[in-house]
Amino acid sequence: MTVQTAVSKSDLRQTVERLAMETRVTDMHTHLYAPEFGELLLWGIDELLTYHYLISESFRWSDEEYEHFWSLSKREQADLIWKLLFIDHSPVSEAASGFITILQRLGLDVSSRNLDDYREAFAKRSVEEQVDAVMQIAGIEKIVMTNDPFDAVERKVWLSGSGNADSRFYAALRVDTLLNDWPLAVKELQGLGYDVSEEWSGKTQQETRRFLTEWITRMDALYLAVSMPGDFTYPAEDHRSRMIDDVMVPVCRETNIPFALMIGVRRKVNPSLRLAGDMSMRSDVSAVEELCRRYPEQKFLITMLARENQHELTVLARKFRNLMIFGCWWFLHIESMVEEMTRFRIELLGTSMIPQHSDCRVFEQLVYKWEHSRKIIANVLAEKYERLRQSGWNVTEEEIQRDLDDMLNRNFWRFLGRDKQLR
Ligand code: RAT
Ligand code: ZN
Repeated sequence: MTVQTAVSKSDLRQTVERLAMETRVTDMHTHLYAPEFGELLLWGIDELLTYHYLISESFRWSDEEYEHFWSLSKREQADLIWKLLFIDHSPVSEAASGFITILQRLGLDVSSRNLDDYREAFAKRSVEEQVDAVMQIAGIEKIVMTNDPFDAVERKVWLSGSGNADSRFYAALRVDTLLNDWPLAVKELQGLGYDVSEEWSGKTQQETRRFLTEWITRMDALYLAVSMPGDFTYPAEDHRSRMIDDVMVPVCRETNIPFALMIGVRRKVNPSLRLAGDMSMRSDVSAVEELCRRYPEQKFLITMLARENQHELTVLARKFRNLMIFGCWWFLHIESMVEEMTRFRIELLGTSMIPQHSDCRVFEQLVYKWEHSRKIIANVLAEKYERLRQSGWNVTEEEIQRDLDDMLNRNFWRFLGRDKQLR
């Protein structure tokens, strides 16, 4: 038997920090793609600077017409954002400072502030090299994409059979259109040869189930995913409840996958900002409660966007083991919120949750989103271990590693029932 020695008092914090930085991560919700998906995989300096989080921040300093901004080339938009957010003002916001973290970790001279030099350095890399390098630097082992069969560009890749070619990338089947824009979904489904109509007939339900089952199989999708508005209620006499009860839960049960709901978006509060124009909105946690109670065999991955919902949602996870809370989503993916949420999640649930996902849209963002979060998770965890130590409970390095591996990797796979496949 190997004897595990407790980490000494002086080494404790340092050990937690080191292991938190080293633990290989499964990033369970991103908008990234494997290189096989071509133009869908966003990467490089201009994509980074035109990230929609930065676009909305930059408009706070600009009087320019929205439409004029959108008429510019990507490079011109990037130049403008660089000037407004990095030169004219200090890049202290999470998204802006994250961009600086990326430059630094990729070995660029941040002090030069020379955008042309940065562009040149990025241009020297191929997409494959960049994907390898970033995953290495960020310590990311597995990436879950967001996959929509209604997207014609993406569909082509899946139908050609190369969607799963890169074993580092996994699929999640996104079902927003089916739940949130049924008339459009009907058109899309009909276009793909499914016999559906807007009326909620038995045939339509059967065909929609067939569509989902076929695409889950084709993608080997790990879960179904949707983002919901804050006013989502369940159960209700509406299309969403019918779709969940008659189609989505039955299909998830049959294929044995979780259903992920990301709740609390108010889309396009400023339509002129396009993708950057969405807002957060308080939600009713009882919708999740009802789903978990009604379908005890069905697993639900849940994240919410409003800070006001976080504590209640975490308490709910104490009541339902088929509920896994995940990530600090979108506007909550800022240091102060990650700190607050990680702390009370650990205090209420121990390590039985998924503290973070990146939601990256541009590949290099993996570097900053994970580095910033790992530091916070380490800090909170170290504090908890220190408390234990004061009571005489000494954690070993192996136990620290186990706990971090659970939170950053294994809890997700275990919830899916696929952890046996992990090394
Ligand atoms: O975080 C984001 O980039 C948002 O625009 C959304 O994509 C959100 O994460 C979602 O998945 O709906
Ligand atoms: Zn997302």
